[in-house]
Amino acid sequence: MLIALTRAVSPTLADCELTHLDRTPIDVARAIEQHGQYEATLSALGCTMQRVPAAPDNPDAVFIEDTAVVLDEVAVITRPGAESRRTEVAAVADALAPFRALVRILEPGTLDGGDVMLVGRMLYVGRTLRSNDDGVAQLARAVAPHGYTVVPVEVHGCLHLKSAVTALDDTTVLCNPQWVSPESFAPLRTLTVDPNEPSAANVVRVGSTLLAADAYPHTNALLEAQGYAVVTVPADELAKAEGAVTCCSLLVSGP
Ligand code: CIR
Repeated sequence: MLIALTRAVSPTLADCELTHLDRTPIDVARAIEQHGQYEATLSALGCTMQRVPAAPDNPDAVFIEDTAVVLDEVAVITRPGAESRRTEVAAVADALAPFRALVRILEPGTLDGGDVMLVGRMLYVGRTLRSNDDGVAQLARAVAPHGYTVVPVEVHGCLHLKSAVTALDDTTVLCNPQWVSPESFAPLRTLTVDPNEPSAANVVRVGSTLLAADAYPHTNALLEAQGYAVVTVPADELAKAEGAVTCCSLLVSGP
């Protein structure tokens, strides 16, 4: 069983944090519609959907991925790098408590879940404006007893590590080499995004299917040519808030 935690798009989404994007008008109704399609797609792929109570005063609450790192053995509740997002974590911790033992990242550590990529027993962690050395060290201490190795990775030009790279399976990653060095992931096999689709590296792995944004047809075709099953969703309105497809869920594997 795979549970997908999601959280409603807040009416305040237009007040979201932005780092590498200029602020452009966001049609919240359209973002809600796209988020609904995203949830319906996860459900169609076999996920059991569970919504964390809405947080209308947190503009970025829909990007639930940043609030926790969920492993089979433990869930690490983050301390998001953006101060405006720190009040998002309490309700997510409550939702995860029935499923996992919880460990928390504490001040002065900061960590965003979008910076953490799991491949096998390796956790690659982006060193970004959102995740600091203390946060990465706390994560490493929390997961070491469970046999995970944390590998810090330099990221340049994008918000999170997973803006630049995501895992397609346990041996392959998809990355934008402008934002992260493919060598960081050796000996994993590396596929690269179409050069005209810099944000296309962010895909959600659901079983053997990849959920990707429909804005990146060339990269998605490349994935299909490599034998991956790809389903696409519209996500361009959420992308105006600097969010991508992984950001909108936390996947929790069950018994
Ligand atoms: C933020 O800047 O925190 C939000 N506007 C976007 C977060 C996207 N999350 C992610 O990539 N994991």
